[in-house]
Amino acid sequence: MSMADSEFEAAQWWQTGVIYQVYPRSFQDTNGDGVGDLKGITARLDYLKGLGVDAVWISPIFPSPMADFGYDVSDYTGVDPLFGTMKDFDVLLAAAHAKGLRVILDFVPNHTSDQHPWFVESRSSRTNAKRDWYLWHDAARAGDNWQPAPTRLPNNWMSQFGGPAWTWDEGTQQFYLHSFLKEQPDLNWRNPEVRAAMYAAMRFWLDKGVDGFRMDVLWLLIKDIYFQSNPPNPEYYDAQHDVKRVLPVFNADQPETLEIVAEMRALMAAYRPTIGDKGVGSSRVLIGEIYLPLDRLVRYYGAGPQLSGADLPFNFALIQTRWAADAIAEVITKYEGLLPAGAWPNYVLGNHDQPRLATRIGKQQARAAALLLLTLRGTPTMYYGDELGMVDAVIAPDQVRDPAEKNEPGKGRGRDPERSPMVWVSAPNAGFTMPDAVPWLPLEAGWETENAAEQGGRKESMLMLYRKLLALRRQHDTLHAGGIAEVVAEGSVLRFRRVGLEDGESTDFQVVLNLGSEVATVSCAKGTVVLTTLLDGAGSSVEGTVTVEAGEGLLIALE
Ligand code: ISL
Ligand code: CA
Repeated sequence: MSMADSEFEAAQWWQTGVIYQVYPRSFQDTNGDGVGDLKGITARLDYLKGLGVDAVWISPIFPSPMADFGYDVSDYTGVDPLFGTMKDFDVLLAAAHAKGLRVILDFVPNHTSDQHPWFVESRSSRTNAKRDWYLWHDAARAGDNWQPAPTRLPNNWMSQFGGPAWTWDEGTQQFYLHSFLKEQPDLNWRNPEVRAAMYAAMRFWLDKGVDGFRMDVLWLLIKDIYFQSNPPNPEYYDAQHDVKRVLPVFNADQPETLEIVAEMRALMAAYRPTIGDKGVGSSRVLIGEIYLPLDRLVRYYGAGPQLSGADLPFNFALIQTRWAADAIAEVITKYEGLLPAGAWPNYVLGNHDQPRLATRIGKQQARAAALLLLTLRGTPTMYYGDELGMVDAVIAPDQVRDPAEKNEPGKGRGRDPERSPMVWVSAPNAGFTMPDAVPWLPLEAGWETENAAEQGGRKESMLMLYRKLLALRRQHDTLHAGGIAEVVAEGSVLRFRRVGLEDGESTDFQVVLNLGSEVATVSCAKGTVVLTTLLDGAGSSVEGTVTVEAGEGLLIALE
């Protein structure tokens, strides 16, 4: 056994594997109500297995009034009837595990629904035992110009979805804090009872055998104890979202947050793997949704030789960076340089909050993006439909569902376009739901001719590219566990090397990506093309130079 092989044995599934995000409302409907459900996911597990991913992260499935489509939880240990029953979940989990697929749940620790019994109690009186479970605050003191209390906000913190982060409660004459909708009151994570309740809910799902959590807005859990106002953002301009008016100095990324992440990590470390018995290190994965600059982000891995923090603090840099070779080379180099010892990198290319990849960078570049994501060092996270090159759906004004869009109409865009139903077949409703049902969001344009079934039968389709890439990544230790070197931008071309040992032989790969709009020729060491993103030139030898079309990428096995 080679060194790389033995390292591979020790590595966790969430390091060598690939994560696939399912937005459950939009994946597969089985009862004709136009909304995807758990039975639908179970029915599509073979598709995911065939695609070649390792884990499915499912956006929230818990009981919820759906003010923010599940990110407003009213019961952390149940399943919303819209998605099915607890039995349906158990069936899904068992079926996934039987196929060797892991299941990651989306946990929402920062806020509950305003309909959660905890909040109902909390707002019932100032002396209620759960009053302190949320963040209540008196109105600011009246100044010289007397104003009524409900208008005297405690500070200038803004909701991520527009407007102030405070809502006045008539009944108890105080404000409560909500970083998102007023239907999503923020919990008080300084209260030990809150922590205990949330940890109990985590244990409930871990005991059932879920393979990990993606923790929603992990960097927002703790707020300044004095509720100090944020400094104004000098770069704010009117077209921007309200939340950008101030800099998030006092209501985000507070040092105590890292203690909580460490507690979550410790809780999860006690659990054994659900499949296989490679019980080293953390077998249940803790992922953090964290929108922070890279230097702040990497702190969420935690400190010390055992890294006490999140296994994968989501790295959104590829989404936030200009799509250009120099910018991306810089991101990779910077990120790799910032990673603490022992930390495992990860990259995300799309999710339910961001415009679709193929819409952001175009269908042609989306092929290069697939090669980039699946050949970088670290765990890739894919968003459902990106493997088909799905684009943002066009949402007519009367089809808007996203509360973020409704709250701040016209300011930028809502998130409905990237949440449109998965397109499965060239049949009514693309096979997402029954032919006579009405999908909760409209389908993307072009689904009739491009969908999973159609692409599965077409040799050079995007789906075939993803399948091929996922298979190559699985097959080669170097690609899923090796190192990365020589990350270089040369004009519009980004290239890097993956380095490793396979069966005792050094097995290096060269990745060459043309992120520009014109054909380019760059130098390249001697090797054999393993894959081109156009799926046309595998097997040919290269030496000296290679030519890459716009949006094309090459994977070359070096000699
Ligand atoms: O969208 C953002 C960054 O581009 C942020 O404004 C936002 O904080 C982030 O997307 C948080 O998202 C998560 O929490 C929200 C929920 O609406 C999102 O769907 C979820 O991914 C509130 O729970
Ligand atoms: Ca349904």
